[in-house]
Amino acid sequence: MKTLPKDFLWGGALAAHQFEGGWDADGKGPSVVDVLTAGAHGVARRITDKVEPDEFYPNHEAIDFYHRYKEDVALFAEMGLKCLRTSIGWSRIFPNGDDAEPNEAGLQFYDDLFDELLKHDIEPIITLSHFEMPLHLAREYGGFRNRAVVDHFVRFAEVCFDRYKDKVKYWMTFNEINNKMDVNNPLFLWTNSGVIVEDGENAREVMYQTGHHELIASALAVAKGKAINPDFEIGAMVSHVPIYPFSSNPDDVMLAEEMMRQRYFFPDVQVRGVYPSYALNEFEREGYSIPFLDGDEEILKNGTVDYLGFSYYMSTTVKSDVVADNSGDIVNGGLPNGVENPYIKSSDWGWSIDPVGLRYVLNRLYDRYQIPLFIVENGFGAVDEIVDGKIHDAARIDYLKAHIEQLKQAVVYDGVDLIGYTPWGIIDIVSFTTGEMKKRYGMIYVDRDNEGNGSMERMKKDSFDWYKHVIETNGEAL
Ligand code: BGP
Repeated sequence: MKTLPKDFLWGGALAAHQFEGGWDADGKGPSVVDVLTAGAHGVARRITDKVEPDEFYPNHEAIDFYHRYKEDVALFAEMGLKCLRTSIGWSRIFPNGDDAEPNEAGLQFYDDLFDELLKHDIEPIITLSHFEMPLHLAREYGGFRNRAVVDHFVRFAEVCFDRYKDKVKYWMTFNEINNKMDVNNPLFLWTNSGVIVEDGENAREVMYQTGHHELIASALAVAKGKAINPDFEIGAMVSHVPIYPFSSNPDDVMLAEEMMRQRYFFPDVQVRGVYPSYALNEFEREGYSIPFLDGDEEILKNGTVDYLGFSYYMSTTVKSDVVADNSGDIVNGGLPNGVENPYIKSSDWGWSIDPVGLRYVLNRLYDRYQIPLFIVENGFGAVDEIVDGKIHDAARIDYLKAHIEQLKQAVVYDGVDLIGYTPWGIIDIVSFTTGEMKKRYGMIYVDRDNEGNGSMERMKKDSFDWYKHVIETNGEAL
């Protein structure tokens, strides 16, 4: 019976700003996420101008990994992780983004972290920009509106590639570069690109202009990385939420097809090295001015990625005769024609639970791009209760088990080339969209609440030993 490859990379996924804390430690500068207030379920996070003294910023201390990393890495090792995905905090390395020299204390932190991981045979999988642009680049340069920020990102990438060339093999340029296609939610353009749409601007045009600079930055970084170490595997990273047609009504089918372009646009360019015709036609039809410079086509062609990393949490559904609100309500996945899918349930935060959808997108993405894929985020955010000193997170185990069963089908039955699987939030961390600790993903509990109270003590949930056994058996025992 065919099984997953013996070198399948079982791991866990995190992001610097959501768990490190130490937001201003040892020379680190503020990033665009350090000025995001706490939100809550249904209450959006606010983007503040600067760090307001009377505001609570959940990412400032997060779960204090910055000071506790040896303890946590030991727990990851006990779980048997083969790899750990996390990001390098851009403003820990370049506090303002345009500093003459990098911050040595920041570089040393990641040297120490990677050494600790490698000591336990855990391979670092590194995202360069996971919503952590230095605030100065956003405020003073206008973020990726400004082509000068391309050069600052590429310099950051080069410093990291060169410093860690013997410790890190797998890299990704931008986390969920395609989030900003949902222009209804200002959080995405701000955290992706350090950009806020001004009154009177066309949000979609601003998104594409910004996106062009990021695509150039990604392609230049890939070329630089491969020059530093040809063995690097450098990937794109996108949020991939499939959009199903509500019915076999051809109008529903075509609407879903057309809306999937918002999921495919960025990876189309990063994998193929050219802009797709549906986008070029939109630019012409809508009169968007995209800041192409001479030589950009060449840059994109020479900077295509080696693999496609993606996050998968849920699926969404659209119906052609529904003109829904543009509230960005997560129930309809933030889609204007979004409707509930009557065949699947949802989490407490309204994220649909669709394991078969994972097998579906693995096939769609592999057929489209024919390069290795990497599931670098998948998980179940839920409220966890401590009962008699234990945390029986059965719903999380059920969610992960069902999704692993489907990824195994995609590999073993459908022939998809899948590098690995790193469930999101392997330890409880700050939720990105809501700023909450209450929305827990981890297999390790952290005693900290939405208001920042708690001992920070770590505690294994039932899912800790369950996942440890999954890894030991290479996915055979679920
Ligand atoms: C993705 C981000 C992650 C993570 C995840 C879960 O968009 O790449 O940073 O946060 O979403 O979302 P949340 O934390 O809001 O539940």
